[in-house]
Amino acid sequence: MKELINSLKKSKRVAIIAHISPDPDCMSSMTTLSCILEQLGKKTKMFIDCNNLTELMTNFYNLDESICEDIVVENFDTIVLVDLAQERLLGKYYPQIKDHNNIIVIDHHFSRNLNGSINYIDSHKSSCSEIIYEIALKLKAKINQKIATLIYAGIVGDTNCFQNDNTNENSFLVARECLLSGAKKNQVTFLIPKHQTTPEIILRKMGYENMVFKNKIAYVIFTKKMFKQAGVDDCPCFVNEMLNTDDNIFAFVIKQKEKNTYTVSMRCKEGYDVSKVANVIGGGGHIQASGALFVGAPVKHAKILYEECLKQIRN
Ligand SMILES: [Mn+2]
Repeated sequence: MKELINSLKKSKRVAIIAHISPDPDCMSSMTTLSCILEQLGKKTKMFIDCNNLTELMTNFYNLDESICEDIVVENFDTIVLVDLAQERLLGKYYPQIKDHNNIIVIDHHFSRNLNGSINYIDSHKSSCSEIIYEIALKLKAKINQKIATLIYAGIVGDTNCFQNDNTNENSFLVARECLLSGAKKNQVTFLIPKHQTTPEIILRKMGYENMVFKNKIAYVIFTKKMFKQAGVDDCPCFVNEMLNTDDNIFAFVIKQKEKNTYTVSMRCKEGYDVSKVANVIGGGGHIQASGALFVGAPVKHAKILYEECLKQIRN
């Protein structure tokens, strides 16, 4: 840590890079570190190799297209890689920076093939944002509301709202400090869980209205017209949700893909085998998650599948 802090103190122009397919933790780590270093009068520039900026990147993290620009390494005396464990996760930046003589890696991933001249790796931290918080304290940066919100978002993201196994006392401790420093937690809970869009809610409403519940079996048929009315193409998690009740044992969702083509996604609880059910109409998969594709007659196929589920329940 000491070496890392000294190196950051000496730096003047710093490039900070986060990984491809950026998640809240890497973006929080990158943006927070940038704020901290700017507070200390240093120049920073942030980079992520990406094609399109998501809503999260522009609205919450205030990032713009300049993050995907190529790196002119001569412009920076220090390059910091955050939340990065693998060379390939740097995307196009790996070949651009790999020969730079002052690369700092700050990360919380245990297994890795990416190393710099200074590596600060703490795999006991649930998120890289927690490490950045520690660095902020060491650099005597002011934890203002902006920084507190960013760090909090990173922790909420990587712990999946304090639910994943990596959540530990330090996650709560730093989250608490962030809240005490004014983190806007409502802004974060709105952004971090995979929130649904309005069209998805409309489709689910139609799904519930048309759902058949009988003998611990739930199923629904989505037509192309329903997808069009709702304004959405798919509802990938709906079948899991249908099974997420105390009593349902089998659930399946039939979706019209083309005029005469349908797919079906099927799930069942432990102790049953839905792949055998899917097999009856030529499909297959795993014991608890299977699928099939069929042509025409969705109601008839639903009935066949329903009867097959019922057979297993009765046995
Ligand atoms: Mn992370």
